[in-house]
Amino acid sequence: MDGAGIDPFLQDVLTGLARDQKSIPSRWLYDARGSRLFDDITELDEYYPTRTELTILNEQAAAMADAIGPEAVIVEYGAGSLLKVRILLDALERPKAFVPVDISSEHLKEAAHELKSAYGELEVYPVAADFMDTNLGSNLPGGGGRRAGFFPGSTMGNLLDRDIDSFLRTTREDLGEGACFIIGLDQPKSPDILVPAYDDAKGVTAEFNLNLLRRINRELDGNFDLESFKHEARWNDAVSRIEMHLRSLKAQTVEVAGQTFKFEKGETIHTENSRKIALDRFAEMAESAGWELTRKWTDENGLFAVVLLEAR
Ligand code: AVJ
Repeated sequence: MDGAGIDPFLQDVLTGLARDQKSIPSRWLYDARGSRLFDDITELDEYYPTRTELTILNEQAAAMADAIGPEAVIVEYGAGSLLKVRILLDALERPKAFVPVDISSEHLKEAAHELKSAYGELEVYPVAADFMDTNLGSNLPGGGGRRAGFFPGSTMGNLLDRDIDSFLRTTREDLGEGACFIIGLDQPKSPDILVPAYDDAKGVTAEFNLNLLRRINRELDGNFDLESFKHEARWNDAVSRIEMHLRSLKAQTVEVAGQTFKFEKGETIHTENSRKIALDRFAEMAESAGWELTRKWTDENGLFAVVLLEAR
C-alpha cells in the first residue's frame, strides 16, 4: 500500500487490463512462488544467461578486482541472494564495505547476515529500497578505495530506455567521482537460442508466467481460469527483445476486484520484456549518463557480456 491507500499491484493490474494491448509490469511476477520458479529457470538447460554470466565472473574475477583496486566499497543493486557478489569479493584486495540494495528487506537481511559472518573484516550495510529510486549519496560509507556499483543478471534488459538513463545517472551521482560500475548484459543472438530459453521444454517458464494470474486471483480477488490461458515467448526483432505474453485460448470475461475485463480469442496480456542490448548501443547510453565503457568480458560464444563502466 502506498500513501494514497491504493495497492500498487491492484492499480497496475486494473490499468494494464484496460489497455488495448493488455499488459502488466514484470515486477509483479516475483511473489514468493514466482521467485522460486525463477530460481528453477536459472537451472534449465535452455536458460543460458545465469550459468554463462557465472562462468564469466569466475574466469574474470581477478581482472575485475584488478580494475577496481584495493579497499573498495561495493554497492549491489537488486541484490537478491548475494551469490554472484561473493565471486567478486573473493577476488578483491581487502574490500572495505558492501552495500546490498534490495526491495525485499526480509530476504536481504538474512542474506546480508550470512555474508557478514563469511567475510569477517567486511562492513555490510543493507539498504531496503527499490534499486530504481535509491538516494544513497551521502549515506554511502566514506574512506577506503573506489566505489564500485555491481548490477549482474541482465536486469538492465527489463528497463525502458528512459529508466536505464535515469538509473545510470542516479548511480553516477550516488557513487561519485572516480567510481566504476560492473554490469551484466545478455546479448542479441539467434531466436533459435532465445525463444527456447524463455519457453522451455519442461514448462517451468510457462508456470512462472501463469503464476501472475494465480497471484491476481489470490491477492486481488480475481477469477482467471489458468487452463484457458497459454504462455508464449516471442522474439521482437525490431526492438531486440524477448516478450512474454499470456494468450487467451477463447473469448471470455474475467473479473478482478469487482471489475470485468473482456478477452477475444487469441488476445494476449504482455507480461515481460527482456531486451538484449548490444554493447555499442549500451556504451552510448552509458556515455550520455556520465559513464565510459572501458572493459568488456564475454564467454567464448559471445552469448553474455559483463562490462566495466568508469565515471567520466
Ligand atoms: C531476471 C529479468 C533477467 O529476463 O531473463 C527469465 C527473467 N523471465 N525467464 C530474464 C526471466 C523469463 C530474467 N531476468
